[in-house]
Amino acid sequence: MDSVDDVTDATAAALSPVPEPQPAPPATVLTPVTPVPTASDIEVYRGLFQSMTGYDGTAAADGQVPLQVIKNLQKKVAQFHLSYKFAIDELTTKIEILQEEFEHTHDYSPIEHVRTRLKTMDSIIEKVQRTGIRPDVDTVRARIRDIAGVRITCAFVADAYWVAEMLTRQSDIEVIEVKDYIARPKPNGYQSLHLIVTVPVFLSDHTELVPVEIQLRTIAMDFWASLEHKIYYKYDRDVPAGLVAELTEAADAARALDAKMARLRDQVRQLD
Ligand code: 0O2
Repeated sequence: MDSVDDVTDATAAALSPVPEPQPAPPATVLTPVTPVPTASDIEVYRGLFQSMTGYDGTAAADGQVPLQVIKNLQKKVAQFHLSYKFAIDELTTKIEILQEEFEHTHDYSPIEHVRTRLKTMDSIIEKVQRTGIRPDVDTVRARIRDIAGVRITCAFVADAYWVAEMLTRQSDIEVIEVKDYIARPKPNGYQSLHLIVTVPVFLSDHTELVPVEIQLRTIAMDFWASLEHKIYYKYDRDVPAGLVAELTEAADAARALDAKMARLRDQVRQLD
């Protein structure tokens, strides 16, 4: 609450004559928010730019990139993402079919939520730098296999494996890699079942086998992972030790909750 003095000051100010307009203070010089790219940033951008457009910047006498090349780049980036988007669409349809089938024929669905994401160009470039792969579009396609991502959240651990099995036994899905962070959690406590699969995308004149990363996890694992992800980026990947220890403890609690829920479900089933 305001003190009596504050009220008095405010009243005096309100009653005093309108002050003469003062000259504006000198403009503050703002520092640019966009970081200046490092040499390696420029190499990655240049490599991807050249491999996407076929344009060799060194050929330009004045160092200017023709407008047509820039327009072409926009188109190439959109095309680059398109097959990944189609692969996500195909997988999403498969998952929706399973969900709908379960709704109609069973009284329970193992799938709680589905989320999809396409890696942005910035995030692809960050991964090219982090992994040190060659910055050209063919290498990126071959080596970065999580450009298309689908995350499936299930109520129970057994459901995550069950859904993985239902998807991977479909004849057009090929499993390229399995990382089972549920059976072997990461040191920080992260748990999820990761699959890299390929999905055939039937285009007008050819078929592409597009890699997609599928992450399957329980609600408890998802809750933990989304908080940890936020903290990780908030601290720019350098999370204080105390917080890391607390997160690991929280991961143990999430694991214990999953185990308890599974036991409860078994008990309820025995009553049927
Ligand atoms: P985003 O924004 O979710 O896409 P790498 O992709 O290089 O980190 P790798 O071996 O290719 O590693 O893949 P891995 O280990 O299968 O993990 C890839 C994805 O799993 C990450 O993608 C995260 O989504 C998730 N993940 C892995 N480890 C952790 C973790 O410790 N905490 C959380 N919260 N998520 C994790 P991105 O591209 O890093 O992020």
